[in-house]
Amino acid sequence: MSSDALTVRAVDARLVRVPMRRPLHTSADTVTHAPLVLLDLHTDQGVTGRAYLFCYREALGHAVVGLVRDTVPLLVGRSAQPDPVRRTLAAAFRLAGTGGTTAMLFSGLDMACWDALAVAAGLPLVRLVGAEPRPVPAYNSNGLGLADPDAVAREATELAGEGMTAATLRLGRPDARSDVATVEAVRRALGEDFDLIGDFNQALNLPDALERCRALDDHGLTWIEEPIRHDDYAGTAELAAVLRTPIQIGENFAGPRAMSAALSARACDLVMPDPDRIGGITGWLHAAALADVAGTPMSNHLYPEVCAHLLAATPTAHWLEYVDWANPILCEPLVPSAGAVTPSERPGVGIAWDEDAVSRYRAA
Ligand code: SMN
Ligand code: MG
Repeated sequence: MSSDALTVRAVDARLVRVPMRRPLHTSADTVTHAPLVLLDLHTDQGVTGRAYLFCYREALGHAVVGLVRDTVPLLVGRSAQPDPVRRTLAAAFRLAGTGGTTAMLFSGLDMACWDALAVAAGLPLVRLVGAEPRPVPAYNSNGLGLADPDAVAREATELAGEGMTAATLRLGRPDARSDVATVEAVRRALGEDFDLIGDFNQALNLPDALERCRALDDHGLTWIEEPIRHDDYAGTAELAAVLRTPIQIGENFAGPRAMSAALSARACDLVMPDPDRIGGITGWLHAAALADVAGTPMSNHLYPEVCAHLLAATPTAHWLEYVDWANPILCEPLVPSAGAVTPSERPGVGIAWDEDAVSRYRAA
């Protein structure tokens, strides 16, 4: 534990391509290997802050590695506190803009800075941000892609056997009836006590969404996620107004301002920001305050290791989305127990790289 202010000595960025135990087959894209950028922010005080970024496509992973290498010289020798780092980056990217891949750069470095702060303080992140570790209910988000209904029901049964009591199903098949048949097949296999979510990944236009979501409205889904374009707040507000099933959006909120606009437009019943788009841990904390003021339940998108800490500190915490995609490269993977996840008690976020696995999966 040290009271010295942390200063940046170096930042390493490495891309790994980690095979997924259950590939992700959504209405938008299929992902079989998780392209993860691993960030190590080294400080002059000997503390290292770590974070990873899930980059969706390998080419974006290469882009993020390039962006990190480009910006490190701006940070070296300066404060490693999240706020000055963000200000430096914001100035450097004022002309280029700060969305998309650049938002991932900002968010990843923010997460690494917070990890360093918590490690230096000798506290798990959850305690550094003022809360106590506690279990948060978790749903499985591995697999369960756009396969035929019986195959999805078989996979859901396997996942239930691993101790999960809730899961998300990817929806948005060309034929609307197969989506309904899939929900029915999984219900038959797992019963009424298993919580089911349906995620369209923005596959529909508004008229189709009204029809398809009405057809699912009696199936007791915990929520329907991103039925239409993520930023069509008027459209999702219309869906939220007519459906009994809650409408969930948020993985595409580009910073807390986007979430604020969605809440003002009553665009959704529930929110689920992604740390790599909302602005890392700083952005999450701001978003959590907005959700609290609006009284809107807040879940996460991806990054279960970080979000186990953050949801424990979120006033309107709802569900934790659990994926195991980083497990193969982590020394101590986060494992749900009795349908819930509890944050690591180690200082920081509690992530360290299994270097043998990193060498095996290294892409850049
Ligand atoms: C999702 C889609 C693509 C990559 C990761 C996750 C999905 C989710 O929308 O909500 O889990
Ligand atoms: Mg989603």
